[in-house]
Amino acid sequence: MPTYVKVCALILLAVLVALTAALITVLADSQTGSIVSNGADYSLLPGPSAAYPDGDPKLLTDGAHGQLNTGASGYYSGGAYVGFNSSALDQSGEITVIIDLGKRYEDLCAFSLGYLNEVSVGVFAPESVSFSVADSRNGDYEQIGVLNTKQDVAGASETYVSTLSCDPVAGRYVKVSVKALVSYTDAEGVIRNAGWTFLDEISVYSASGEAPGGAADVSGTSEESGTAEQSGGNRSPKTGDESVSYAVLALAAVSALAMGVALFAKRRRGIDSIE
Ligand SMILES: [Ca+2]
Repeated sequence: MPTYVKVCALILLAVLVALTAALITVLADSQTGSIVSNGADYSLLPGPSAAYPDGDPKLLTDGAHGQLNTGASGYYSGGAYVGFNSSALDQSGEITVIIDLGKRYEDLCAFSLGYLNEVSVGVFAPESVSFSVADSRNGDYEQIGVLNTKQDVAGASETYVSTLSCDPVAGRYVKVSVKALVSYTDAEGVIRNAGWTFLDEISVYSASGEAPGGAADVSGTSEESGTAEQSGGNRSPKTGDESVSYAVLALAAVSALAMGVALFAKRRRGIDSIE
């Protein structure tokens, strides 16, 4: 194979690798953007149980998720969760978190809640979570959507992250309304009280925002997701179609370039043989 063909092939390979890397980045960004809530201050109503209090820095925006302890004590005892006892909640079972992002963002595009389902020790995943945004703490909150966070009350211990994606929405304050599972019906049909709700992280994503504290560690968690449309909100879900179109165009351009090089090589070979 002539040297110039090898060089062209190497260049093409490099272009393909770069394009693939760019495509992966674009697709990842199109789904969630950057976390802008790390280190953000928030209020909790009601406050957590004295036995499983919030930390310093605050646990729900420290970027860390609960991990399974290597001992026999499971997830709940690792100190990564803020715990709420159902006896401290009113009948609605609602826990309200209001996060101050520190400034108004124009393109909030996803919201997530991390929570635990460790039924063996009386910790139950919440029933649902609703995300709303506003420009001022006591302003009119626009509801973005609601996610069903129910998990199997007889299931194995697992920690979860549920994410709601939406078209960009503006705001500085994010209200997260968690509806705890106050009671449930067991396999024998007996209604039982659900003891605890454990939360470990809330993340707010901006399509273009810089992440002030780096990306969250979500290793070891189960990912669940939804869109504002699926969950009854009034915003249409993000599909990433635009990114895919760019990727198709880029791949088409590379293919055309490759065909051009191949044709050029073929012609040169023809010329070489005539010579
Ligand atoms: Ca955390």
